[in-house]
Amino acid sequence: LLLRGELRTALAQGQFLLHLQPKIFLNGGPGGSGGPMGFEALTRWAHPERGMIPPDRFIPVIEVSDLIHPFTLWVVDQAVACCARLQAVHPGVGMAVNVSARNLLDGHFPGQVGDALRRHGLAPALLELEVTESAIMADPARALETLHALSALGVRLSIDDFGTGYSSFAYLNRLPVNALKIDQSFVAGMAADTDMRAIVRSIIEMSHTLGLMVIAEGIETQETLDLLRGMGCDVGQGYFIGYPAPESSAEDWLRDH
Ligand code: G
Ligand code: G
Ligand code: NA
Repeated sequence: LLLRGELRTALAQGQFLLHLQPKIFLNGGPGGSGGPMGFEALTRWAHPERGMIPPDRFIPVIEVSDLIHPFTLWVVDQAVACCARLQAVHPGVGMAVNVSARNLLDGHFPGQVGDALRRHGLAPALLELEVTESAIMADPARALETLHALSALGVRLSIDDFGTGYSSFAYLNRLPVNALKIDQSFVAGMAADTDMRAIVRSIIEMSHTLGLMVIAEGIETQETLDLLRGMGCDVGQGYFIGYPAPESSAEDWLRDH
């Protein structure tokens, strides 16, 4: 049982840490195909007694409390600082952070993201914020306002877990987003299931028609990577490319790519 008080202490005492999972360009990109695009920051809780706790155990608890505000600001601050450091290893490398539904209802959030970018001297376009369709649908009018304010900063926005929600392409077209992340369940099923493959192909085609970049997550095999590359998918992420790992490993990965 996770107590809210314990999470508050964890934040105050610095018990959270970020692991970074790499993303590569599958088609084109500044350094050509295969080059690093950036990382997704995934939070872990290094609990003093219980060891490393994965995010699906504590994020849902944080999300229903007011802690979500200072928590996400901490993640953004750490991720932006880290991305600024990584520029020395690979100029232009980006960083993505997961944002929760309640962050999109907070009018202060865009200004605070802007402060973090200025504090660490990071170009806004190198920060990507991942939001789910359901986070937007919780209160579409207010979420849209926040997304527009974030977009005006120059931050990149992507729709996470795309395909699992209810949003139509017609609706997506009205959002100020730059990219779609195709949900892992579609990507995992691609190699064996021709229907799944057809779904992924049409998501990629429709996204490109709307001028959106497509990121495939959950790539676990060379075969899946090759299929996605052949379909024109822009960016790939998954265990086949790299596991989430600490910043020092991310630096090593960048030097090797
Ligand atoms: O790292 P892992 O694949 O176990 O992450 C599980 C889930 O937790 C993913 O859906 C991921 O988006 C989410 N998650 C990880 N870190 C964060 C975070 O800092 N903030 C939010 N809101 N979600 C996160
Ligand atoms: O979209 P979301 O933020 O939920 O996705 C991140 C989650 O997916 C994290 O828990 C991460 O560890 C996990 N993940 C990343 N790559 C892969 C993969 O190739 N296969 C599987 N099964 N999970 C992955
Ligand atoms: Na994500």
